[in-house]
Amino acid sequence: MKILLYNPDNGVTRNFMPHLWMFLLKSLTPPEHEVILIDGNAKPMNDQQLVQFVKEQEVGLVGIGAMTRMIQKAYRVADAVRAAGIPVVMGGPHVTEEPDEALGKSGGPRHVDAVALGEADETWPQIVEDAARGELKETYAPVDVEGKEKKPSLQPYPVIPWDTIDLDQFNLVPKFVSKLTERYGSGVSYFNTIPMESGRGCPYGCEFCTVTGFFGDSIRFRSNESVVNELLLLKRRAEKDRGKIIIDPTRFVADPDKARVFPELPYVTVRLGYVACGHFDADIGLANVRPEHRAFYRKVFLQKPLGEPKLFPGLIKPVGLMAANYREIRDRVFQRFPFMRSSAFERRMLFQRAGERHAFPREVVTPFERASIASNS
Ligand code: B12
Ligand code: SF4
Repeated sequence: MKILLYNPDNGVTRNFMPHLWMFLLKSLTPPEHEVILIDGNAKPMNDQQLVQFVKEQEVGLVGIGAMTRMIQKAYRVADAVRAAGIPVVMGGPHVTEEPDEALGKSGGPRHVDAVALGEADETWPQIVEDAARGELKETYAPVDVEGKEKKPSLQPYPVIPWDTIDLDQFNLVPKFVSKLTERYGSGVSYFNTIPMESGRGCPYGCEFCTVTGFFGDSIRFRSNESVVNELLLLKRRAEKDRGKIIIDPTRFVADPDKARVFPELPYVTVRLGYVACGHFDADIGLANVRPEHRAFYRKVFLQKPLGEPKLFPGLIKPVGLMAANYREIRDRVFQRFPFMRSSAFERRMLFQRAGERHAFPREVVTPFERASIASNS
């Protein structure tokens, strides 16, 4: 069976980032089914165009995920798809809160065949199998054998094949610009952002937010290994697409009392990011810093400001972005601050995962290697 996972646009703003749920559910779909992803923000389609697409592709199930602000559009699309005889299942924060609205049980029309309540990681394969047999149930809830609500543990976490997934529709560079930069070289012709999660849940329960109610009041984490492996997969994709690797070693947290007692602390906290630049062979090192810290980043990392510091919502001090071309300045930094050196051994111990021996062909061994704080192996 072919499945379309569709994320509607809200018709007002254009979301710059694809939604994670569709990539996640695609990875959790039993392999005998084919999954097509369409994000209305990236690929705008009206209801008729979408219905035509679904018919042409002989899609057997349409899954729609929506936040409250795009629910009207989501229901409209669902109505059009169902009118063409194709079943629709909806999930996400809005229908979890208002399943009766989607199922037409609160006085309004019915918009969906089935609703997936809450986190669908474990219910999705069942939904797909039921749809393939033509036996969709109205509601799917993540519950244990005793019928009690059950949250997925996130350990293990599915592998999203970022290295092979088709991301063309999410390219943020307009087509005519891509064509020009491809023809005349140098400029950026392809740019997209990828969402990643490291955990779910929040203990704070702010009144206006659905996260605690939806994901629970304690945080469930993925394993460090699975997060790092996903980052490395993204890195491989970036390398394949000739993308740039950008590392930001900014330290946001500092204890003024401790900083007075240990003046070397700021240097130690930024070193890890610099070692990461070495291991991942970064193109650019970034730092988003307060105006009074600019001199430090200029002195230590030879970074240059990219603009004037600004006050951003939620911050109490203005910050400004600084950057340096890592490979160009690396050796000068090592000369002036030898403790920023690291050995291949230290870098591997910090960042390399098991079975990844040859993942970094561009790893550079500098003349300073031997003088590092950890032994060479
Ligand atoms: C990252 C994020 C953003 C990012 C990027 C959005 C993106 N493309 O991913 C940005 C910053 C752009 C953003 C913007 C907004 N966001 Co936002 N965002 C999030 C955040 C933090 C993570 C989303 C995520 O990936 N979660 C992890 C995935 C795995 O969970 P999930 O999406 O819920 O999917 C699971 C289930 O819901 C279900 N599911 C979801 N869809 C479907 C579909 C089907 C068919 C099925 C079967 C199952 C299913 O299965 C998935 C796996 O379990 C959430 C909060 C949160 N922690 O979820 C808020 C959240 C989604 N955002 C929210 C809001 C309000 C907004 C804004 C409207 C804020 C604003 N006022 O501008 C804008 C809207 C932007 C737009 N144009 O659409 C609300 C939505 C609440 C609601 N009632 O709908 C949330 C829940 C946070 C909150 N405050 O409550 N957001
Ligand atoms: S806004 Fe939501 S996610 Fe953020 S702290 Fe409050 S409850 Fe937690």
